[in-house]
Amino acid sequence: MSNRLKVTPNDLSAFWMPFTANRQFKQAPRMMVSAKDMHYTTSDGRKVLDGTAGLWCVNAGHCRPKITEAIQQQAAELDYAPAFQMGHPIVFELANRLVDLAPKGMDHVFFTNSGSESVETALKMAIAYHRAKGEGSRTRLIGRERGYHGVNFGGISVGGIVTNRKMFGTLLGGVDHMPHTHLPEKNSFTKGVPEHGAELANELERIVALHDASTIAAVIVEPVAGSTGVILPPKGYLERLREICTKHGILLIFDEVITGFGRLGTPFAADYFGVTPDIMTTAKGVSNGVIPMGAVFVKKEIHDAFMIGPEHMIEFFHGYTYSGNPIACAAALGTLDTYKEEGLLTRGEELAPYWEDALHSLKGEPNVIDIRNIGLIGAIELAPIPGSPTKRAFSAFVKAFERGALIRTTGDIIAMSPPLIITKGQINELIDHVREVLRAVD
Ligand code: PXG
Repeated sequence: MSNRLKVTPNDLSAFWMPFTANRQFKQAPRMMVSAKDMHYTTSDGRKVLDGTAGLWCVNAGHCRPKITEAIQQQAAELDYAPAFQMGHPIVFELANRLVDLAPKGMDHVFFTNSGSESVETALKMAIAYHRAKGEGSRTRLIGRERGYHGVNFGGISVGGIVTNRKMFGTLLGGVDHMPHTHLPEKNSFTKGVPEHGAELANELERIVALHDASTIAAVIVEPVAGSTGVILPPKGYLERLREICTKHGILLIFDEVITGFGRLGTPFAADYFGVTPDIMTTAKGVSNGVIPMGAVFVKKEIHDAFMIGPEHMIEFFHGYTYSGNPIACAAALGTLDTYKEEGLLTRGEELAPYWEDALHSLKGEPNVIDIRNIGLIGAIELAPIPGSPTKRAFSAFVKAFERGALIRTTGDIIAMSPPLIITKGQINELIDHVREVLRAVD
């Protein structure tokens, strides 16, 4: 460990931290200084079991040698090459490897640097696709309540989280939302995909009837909503959305930023549910969270619709300085190699029943009002303290960290999504930490 890492900085004021209670954090900082496989080490030398794969991204675990070496070599060989009108070999290699992994028919990939950028890219592609096909009136975008699609303007417009929207003006026009599918009165304590609620997909028909299909470009949903506390699609719901979109010529976008790269025990949620979208947004697990990277997958028909006009002309006026950055590509290739060698993209399937039983053993612990799970995702919903929503879950988060486990909370929901290398013993350890914490918090 370098000396720099051993020292806890004594002035924390300059860094305005993202999605953080800055004042609270800076009074009692929680600092990680190193990580290996399933554990972080804190600045006070404690080991913390990673129950969240960082922020749902470190799917192969921490500081994996293949990824580290790939980055080191690439940084010494080709650090950067212009992303526009120029190429470098490994970005093409990576695109081919990703397309081979993607659901059948998703033949092209566009690189970004984050989930938020993947979402903006997908929304712009959808609108531009219809225009390229002579249907320029299709500009409307449909999202869903409690959806999270990152933090840029398109993403918060189609997203459905009030705190992420209300401070930021009028957002994009021409956006509508379907209802979310969280039905605790019918589905609480369901193991896996819930029975009730597929009919909520028919709300899309109502929105189409209101605006007319000729004005709608795309529908975007997370197959499993992560950020708002793990909301699962009811049985048959995604199939129904697919049917309605196909019927009306509306593009279906799956935001797979969390579900992509093995989280459900299949490479993508599209594989898990057997429903193929037209566009799929990813980030996080594509590069194990190590170097920022996002990837948007598209069907051939969508890509090909842009390949018109004179050949010297740019076909899609969109892209980022760091689209397909060589070092990010190397990290992603190292990540894909690690996933392949260790069977990680399907390991969740094997572990899911064990994970499910362990999670649901928390039923009956103080204040637990629901438990939800799918693949290697789990959520425990707590009754809020009257008059102080979010406080109980946040105390649980802090106490878990002090005990040696990293969990996430959103509202009064604890969410967990461990690296896909977790062992059964570590699942027990994680759940035991949560059990003790639930017994200890007010
Ligand atoms: N779409 C989805 C579905 C996401 O979950 C984004 C887009 C945005 O990705 P970027 O890379 O721009 O952050 C996300 C991000 C949490 C949590 O604890 C979830 C995310 C990010 C940070 C925390 O639930 N999801």
